Amino acid sequence: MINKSYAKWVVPSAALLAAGIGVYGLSSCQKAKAGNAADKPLNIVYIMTDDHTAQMMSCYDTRYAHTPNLDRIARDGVRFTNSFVANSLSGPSRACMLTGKHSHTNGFTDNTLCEEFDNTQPTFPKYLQKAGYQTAAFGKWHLHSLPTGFDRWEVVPDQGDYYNPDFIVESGDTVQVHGYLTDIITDKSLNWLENERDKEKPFCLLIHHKAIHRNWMPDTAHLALYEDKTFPLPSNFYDDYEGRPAAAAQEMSIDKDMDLLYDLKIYSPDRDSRLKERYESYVNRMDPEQRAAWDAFYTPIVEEFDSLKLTGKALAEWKYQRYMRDYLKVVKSLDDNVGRVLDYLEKNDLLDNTLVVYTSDQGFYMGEHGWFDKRFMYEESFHTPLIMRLPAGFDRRGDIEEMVQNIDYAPTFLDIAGVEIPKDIQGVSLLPLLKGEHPDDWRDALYYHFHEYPAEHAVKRHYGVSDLKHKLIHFYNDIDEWELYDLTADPNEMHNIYGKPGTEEVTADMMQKLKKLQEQYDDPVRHQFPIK
Ligand code: SGN
Ligand code: CA
Repeated sequence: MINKSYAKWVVPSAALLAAGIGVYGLSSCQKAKAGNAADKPLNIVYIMTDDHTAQMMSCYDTRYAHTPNLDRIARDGVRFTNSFVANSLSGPSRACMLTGKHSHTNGFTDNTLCEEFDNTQPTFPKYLQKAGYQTAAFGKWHLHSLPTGFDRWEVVPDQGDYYNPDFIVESGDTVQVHGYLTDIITDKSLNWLENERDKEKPFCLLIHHKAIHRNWMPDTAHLALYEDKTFPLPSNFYDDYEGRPAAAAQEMSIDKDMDLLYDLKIYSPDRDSRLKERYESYVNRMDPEQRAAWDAFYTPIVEEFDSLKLTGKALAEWKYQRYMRDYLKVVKSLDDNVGRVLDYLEKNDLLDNTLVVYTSDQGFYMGEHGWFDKRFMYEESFHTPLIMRLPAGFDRRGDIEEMVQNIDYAPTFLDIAGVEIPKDIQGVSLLPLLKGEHPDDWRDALYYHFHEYPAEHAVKRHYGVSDLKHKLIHFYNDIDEWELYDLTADPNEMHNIYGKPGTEEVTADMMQKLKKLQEQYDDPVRHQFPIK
């Protein structure tokens, strides 16, 4: 069946050709020799997940998760400890990564836009394709318009479904596939590597998962995991948001906003929830076997919950434990499937010649400030995990501490492929860092701008700057509030010191850093709130 709403977005190949992007030709692949023992152009496997935060990866944080396959990537390569996004939300983050440009420049500022991502603009897959790379993308896309710049793609509509998901295929048709989404995206990716690509050419493969997006539906095979674990509450779980009116106004609290039925699967047909129909539509996708396993697991939990009659803090903490467990079960599928990809590359002698990147579209709150979701420029969601397994000849190992941002991925991939980086790309190549260099002129501050408001979770518009020591944020639109944090003294960002005596000098310094970055990136918001 043709999905009409998507069919209209299929871009004719002539339009692609007319997109006017730089052509460097196959010969540029020959330049991709830096650190490459095999002396062949390097391949790129770019794995991205959704809402996977560094706290939930054992290579970053050993308190909660066990992710041996992700840890393999970090062990055989590097772990970025200061990796950030430019706008902590799925569609915008993806647009930043594809273009190497901030949201106001690439035009895709928020998920709720009626306008789709302008898929005629230059992106790194288009540049790589023109340079002779085979390009493919499987999984979550979330840019409203269809992928361009790929020899092969299959993407899920909007957020996608965990069970028996639909895929939009290149003809514009929608095809349902039986199984669990994380497995299926990997199957399609491995099938492309093994059976579909032109093995004479270098490749760039995007494996982009829906996992671990809300509502955290685990594979039935993993339902029993983590049930014997009780997780420690973050120290600021009961944050009162004093001195931070924008933080107080959000609607992403585990206690108040996390839905028992939809998020935590406390379902019975007569239980009320705004999101009940949505939940029913998800479980109704399951086949009888999947549904039986699901019900067999969650029904006793529902019964236990009903018998406990929890209120107040006991209820909030019970919700937190269930959230943590479901999230980690979904992580398990992800880690297993990353292992399948690494095994395939290893068995087929591709590891030495391939850069494997693992990241997420942003970080996420796991109870810090009492929250789930993301959006804020506060540390947990401003950060995003970034680990890379390096090809032969790249000897750098361990941590890279320089400040990096998701606008840097596009120029990095072009640089790795020996493709000239267009001048209008705002990110910078990470290749020097991968080679072990510490450039003196590396950026000393990062710019952030979140646009999606009014919207779900009620996080107000804000922009800001961080230099790792301090962070300055301005919340605007229906509010006009500045926040300043001393990240060394107050890493959990509980004390807004903006306007406090003694902060004049650091405030002036951070204002100048903000002004400089807004000018450098040409963000029009600076005309609305000029800094002297
Ligand atoms: C959905 C979720 C939100 C989430 C956004 C954006 N609600 O709308 O909780 O913040 O996606 O997430 S849900 O009821 O549909 O689950 S993003 O990662 O895609 O940007
Ligand atoms: Ca996301």
